[in-house]
Amino acid sequence: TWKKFVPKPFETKEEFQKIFINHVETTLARSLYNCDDAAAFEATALSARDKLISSWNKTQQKHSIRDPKRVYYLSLEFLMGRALDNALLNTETKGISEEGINDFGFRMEDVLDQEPDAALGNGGLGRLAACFMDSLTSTNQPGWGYGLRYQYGIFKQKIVDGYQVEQPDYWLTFNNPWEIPRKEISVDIMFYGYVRKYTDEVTGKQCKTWEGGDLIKAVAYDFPVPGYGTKNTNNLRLWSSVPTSEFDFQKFNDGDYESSVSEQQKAETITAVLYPNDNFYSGKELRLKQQYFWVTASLHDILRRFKKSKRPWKEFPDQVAIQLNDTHPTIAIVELQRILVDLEHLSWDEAWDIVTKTFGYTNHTVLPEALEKWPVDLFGNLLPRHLEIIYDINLFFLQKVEKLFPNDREMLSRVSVIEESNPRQVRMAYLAIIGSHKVNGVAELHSKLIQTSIFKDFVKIYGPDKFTNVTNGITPRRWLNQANPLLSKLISEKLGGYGFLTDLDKLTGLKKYAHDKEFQARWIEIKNANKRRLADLIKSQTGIEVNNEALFDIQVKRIHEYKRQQLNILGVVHRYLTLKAMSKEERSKQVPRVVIIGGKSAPGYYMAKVIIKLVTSVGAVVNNDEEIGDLLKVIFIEDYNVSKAEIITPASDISQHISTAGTEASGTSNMKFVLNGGLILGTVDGANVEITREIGEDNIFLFGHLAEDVEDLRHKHRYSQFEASPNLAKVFEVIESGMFGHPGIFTNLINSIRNDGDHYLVNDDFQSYLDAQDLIDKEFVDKDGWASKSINSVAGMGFFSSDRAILEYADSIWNIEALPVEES
Ligand code: 26M
Repeated sequence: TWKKFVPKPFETKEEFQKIFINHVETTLARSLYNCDDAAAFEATALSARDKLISSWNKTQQKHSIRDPKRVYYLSLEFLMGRALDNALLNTETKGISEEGINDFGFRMEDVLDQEPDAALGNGGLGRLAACFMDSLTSTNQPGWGYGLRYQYGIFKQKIVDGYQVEQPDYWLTFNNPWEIPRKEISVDIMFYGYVRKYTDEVTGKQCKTWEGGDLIKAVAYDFPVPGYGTKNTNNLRLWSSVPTSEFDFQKFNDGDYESSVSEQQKAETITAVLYPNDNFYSGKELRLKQQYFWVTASLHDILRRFKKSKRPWKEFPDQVAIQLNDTHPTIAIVELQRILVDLEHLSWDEAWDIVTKTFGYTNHTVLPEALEKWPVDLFGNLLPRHLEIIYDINLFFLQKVEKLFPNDREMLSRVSVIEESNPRQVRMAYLAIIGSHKVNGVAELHSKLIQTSIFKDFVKIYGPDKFTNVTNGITPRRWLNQANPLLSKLISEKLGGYGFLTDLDKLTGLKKYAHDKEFQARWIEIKNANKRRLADLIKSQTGIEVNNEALFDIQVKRIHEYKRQQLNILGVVHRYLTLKAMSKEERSKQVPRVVIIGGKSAPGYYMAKVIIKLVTSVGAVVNNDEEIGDLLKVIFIEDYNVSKAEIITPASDISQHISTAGTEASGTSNMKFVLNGGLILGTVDGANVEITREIGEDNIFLFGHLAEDVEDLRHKHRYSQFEASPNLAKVFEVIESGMFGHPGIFTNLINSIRNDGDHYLVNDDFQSYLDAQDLIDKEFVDKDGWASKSINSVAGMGFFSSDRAILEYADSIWNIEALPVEES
């Protein structure tokens, strides 16, 4: 009966067509005869939007009246991808709207293809935030997302001459039907300025105030977030920077009108562009401006909403939970303390109690190069009062540590928020821990690692209860139903409906079909259809035809040395050499492979760019070797993004998640691939560990050293001669012989392994990797056996729904409850 509560933008095909035509003729001021795919997209999106907004309104109204505790998810990245297909599927209106536009001569596929990705994120962290928004709504949680409305999303990647070239992603060229500008909701935000001391006339207390800085205005844009099978629609509020309305009258009067205007225009640069680094910190002032701008606008909004309730301040943490997606929003801790002390005149301790009860901090990485640290001078110049408050937070914290660990000066310097380096730096992760009531990692292994390595002193100080784990998840709506409609339909037939999309544990019901021959055949046919869909994409992008019978072996994710795409491609070279050395007879018995690699390198990440060049160079040789033919193809997919992931993910036989053990916090594409019936080749790292536990170790190909061995191996490398694994030595030899172009291009990459300590243990894991690949070749021949592994794996994936993750956060960190909006 829940079905009758599902909001529908339109109930029938005819109703849809009426709304659609109305939008074409009035909103777009066109006629149906002058309506191309782009206009059809816009009109379809606007039709879906109309009713979404009415359920959005109802949800917000209900929240206003009932005033439940809400969670605010602060993320500098929301990698949403496209919205139309998701909106139609979530409101179960894809069928009728498709029929509706077919009548007008459009194909749904082409119409959906018109939408640019909302690519306001780099990779895992940003896509996690997007999945969490979907799950917050689908589980009826009162929760909002807050972020920035970048005008340029993650750059578009072109491959030119085998190298990555970046192009700007201006995604707002055409009207964006999903955003609702709220020009009336704006916040003035200050930068620079100075701190003034004064005595409060009433209380006689010494107070401080921050003033005299530059003002910039934040304007809100709202993005409705539909849920699946619910009338709830949540809100994602993204801020955009605009000049403040006050003119710089001094300059204006001096006749310097133009420079006054150009000063104002600089305001707009704050939200112009997403920083394209993934797992790498760079201390640019503009980045800190973005952080403060976003955090302050969001807090202002949250406080305004709280103040409407007229509750006393001490009830703030009963009404508000704020989750920090990594350290990027950490200044929110300082800003809230500043507001409560400087502006609301609470005592320091009262304020600090409220602050620490409000915030939770999620860590997403242990890589030292990714940890945020701001030079004290840069920080104090931009945010002078905040730096003072940080000093005070640190002072009181260190006094507490001193009491717990008397005379341990080493401890004090290790945990101080201020790193006494040259220049001195603010350690944002430590500030985030001190200002939060819970700190979580994103997979069991990762959460254990942060507690025993980078944050171990803090576990001693606060005790273990402050630290916890919430394993990541993915939304089955986008990553199963939308990306793989065929598989979703087959599963629904066996499980009696689509209930698994909101209760993913139901997938266990597939176990009993794992050895059912007829079911296996349909399962395999769907995988083949999805492989053909990817083959079409490859053909259209690269001109290369790949063999559908081949094993599709896929690694798509940001390019990073720790993710070890270099291990993958060096393994491919080994495979090529092995095939070349075979007799024709022997070769004919080999399993053909299509190796597919995709991902963006940060624009300034030299080694990652060399890795891309090696992949494309190996492809150029292997793909044109007639002797090898279909036995091996090496494809680099240009401009990997969310929309392409939706086509790529369902098409893997094997996908690779092969980070050096202990370096990948969780990984989430591993979950997407397995949920779509692909098997995994992986290291014992991140969520691979839990995936193994859930699906069974017979269904995953694990290799390589364990996290606990890594430190010792790195230590050994420093003091002993490099000994190449024999197969790797041969691979280096042919690269250096010029087989894949001028060897000088690859010298630094090879040296990083051979002469520079092999930090990512490529050599140590090489043979183990090749052995795992051999095993895969052997097992792939047994089609039924492979299918039953695949079915059993999918059956075990219930745990990795982002609904489960959100419910864990709601229960154990946010203390919030679902509030469904029923039919009124
Ligand atoms: C920092 C400073 C300046 C500019 C950019 C950054 C920055 C941006 C993104 C740093 C890290 C960023 O993302 C880290 C990330 O994506 N981590 C991934 O998070 C996923 C979700 O939890 C995990 O699954 C991945 O394992 C983890 O690498």
